[in-house]
Amino acid sequence: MIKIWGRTDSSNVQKVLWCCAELGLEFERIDWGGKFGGNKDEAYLAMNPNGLVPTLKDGDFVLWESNSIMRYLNMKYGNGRLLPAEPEGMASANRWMDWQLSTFNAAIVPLFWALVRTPEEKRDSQSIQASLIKTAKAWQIVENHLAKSRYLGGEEFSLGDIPLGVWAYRWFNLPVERPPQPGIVNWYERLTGRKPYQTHIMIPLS
Ligand SMILES: N[C@@H](CCC(=O)N[C@@H](CS)C(=O)NCC(=O)O)C(=O)O
Repeated sequence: MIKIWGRTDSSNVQKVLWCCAELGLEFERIDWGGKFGGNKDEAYLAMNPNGLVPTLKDGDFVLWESNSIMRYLNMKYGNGRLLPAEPEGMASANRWMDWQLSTFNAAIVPLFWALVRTPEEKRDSQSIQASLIKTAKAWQIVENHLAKSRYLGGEEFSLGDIPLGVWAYRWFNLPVERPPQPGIVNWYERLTGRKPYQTHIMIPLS
């Protein structure tokens, strides 16, 4: 049985849960990290030296890094079907996954934390505004791509949609003024039609 450590409101855990559901995989999930703690325990650090969630255990195999976990599950249990087979499509999907972790997160995470995980009286409106501008600019890069393509990895849904798809739900549910980005709205609406997205991503922000 696949075992996943991680709280359900973590964006990186959500990616893995969504991916499992797309692949029809059964798993056991343990509430971990955040208010549940446990992630600095010695035994946990032996599995994941970062002390972060998610961590996956499949038999004797332990893996951390959400995007790598998704690629592993897709390869091992999905026959690779959640990534385009041709090198260009595969590379494009992988690129959006990498870009979310390396670039996009730096813009949206401070905005999310300020508006969802910081008490109102402690919020700094100037830095919220600065994060909002940065985030809208980052989304514009996605918007320009979606003007030419139904999904991020091509015409079909793929792993390439999952990391940014998790954040799209958060973006559309934050109390902010969003610039008109119709390509993203249409893509997001397509994602909301997927059962795994409804189950694991469309939950109250916390
Ligand atoms: N690059 C890592 C980042 C993991 C990460 O930052 N996880 C956050 C939650 S989204 C975490 O563990 N925070 C500490 C906590 O939940 O206690 C991944 O993609 O898995």
